[in-house]
Amino acid sequence: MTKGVSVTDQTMSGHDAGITVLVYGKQAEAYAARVREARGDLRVYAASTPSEAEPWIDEAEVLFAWRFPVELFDRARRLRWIQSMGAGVEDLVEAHVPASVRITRVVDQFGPPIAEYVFAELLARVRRLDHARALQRAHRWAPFYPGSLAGQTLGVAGLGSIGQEIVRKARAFDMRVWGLSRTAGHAGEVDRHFGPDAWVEFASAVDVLVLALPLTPSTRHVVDARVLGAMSAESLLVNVGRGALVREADLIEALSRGHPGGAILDVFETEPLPPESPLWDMPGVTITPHISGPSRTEPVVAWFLANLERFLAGRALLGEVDRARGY
Ligand code: OXD
Repeated sequence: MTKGVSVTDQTMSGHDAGITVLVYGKQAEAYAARVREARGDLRVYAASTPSEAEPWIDEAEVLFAWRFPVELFDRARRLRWIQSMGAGVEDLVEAHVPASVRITRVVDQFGPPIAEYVFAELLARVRRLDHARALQRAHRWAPFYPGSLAGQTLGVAGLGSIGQEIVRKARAFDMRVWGLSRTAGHAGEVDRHFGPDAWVEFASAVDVLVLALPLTPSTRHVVDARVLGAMSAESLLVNVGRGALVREADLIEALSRGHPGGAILDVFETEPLPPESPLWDMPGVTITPHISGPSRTEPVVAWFLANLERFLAGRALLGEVDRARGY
């Protein structure tokens, strides 16, 4: 058997429910072990690389995966359902997956950690924590006036479960909260709402612009030179959505002109961010390696198992992706 690939004992003894699940991702074995513990009746394979996945893809009916090698979909003849281990599904929506295959994503789990990331970074900036630590290291007692988030305008682009949690936490810091989204569904939760045709007006008036949007054909590169150029020299761009929401070349240019004044970036057009990217060394830019909202084994497996029950019972699935909408 290929390294990293295993089958339940029950399956090997011929006692299975006929459903074959392929678990794919860096932590596939840990996820698969939890699925097997809960559902000994399934045939569960785990793979962490394309070559480990290859022997099982013909057989898989259900795929529980993160960043699956899309070129293998051509061979996935029995596939009926893909459960993504994360929130973003742009790779699956863009891949050649037959329309009969259902795609689901995890929702409602990433808002709290991503909102914590946003406010950890914002508070560190306004309270000048780097400066305070530098003074301590130098044994210098030099009081200074920190800034405050209170009274600043936070603009949240994307008012899904992640954006809504950022809005909720912003209120605790007495910020004014504006939002931009495709539909007016959550307009009531923000002090002022903008539609997707009002990016420039929105970006020009906020102190902090947070991107919490899914990547779809209509959001790819939506933050371009025009939008960035409208941002003030004091403003900050925070991207916790997807790198390609922003035209990165335009961002580099805009930052070097000082509009916006800085950026907190957790996601990039190319990940890992290449060592030669100018972004690493630009003043006012904070780079983190896509860590704001990690998928955690227990809650993600619980989501999958709840959806599996629904799938087997022919019921509606949680987090079902509308392919035309893109998420
Ligand atoms: C996700 C992510 O989409 O981790 O879940 O970026």
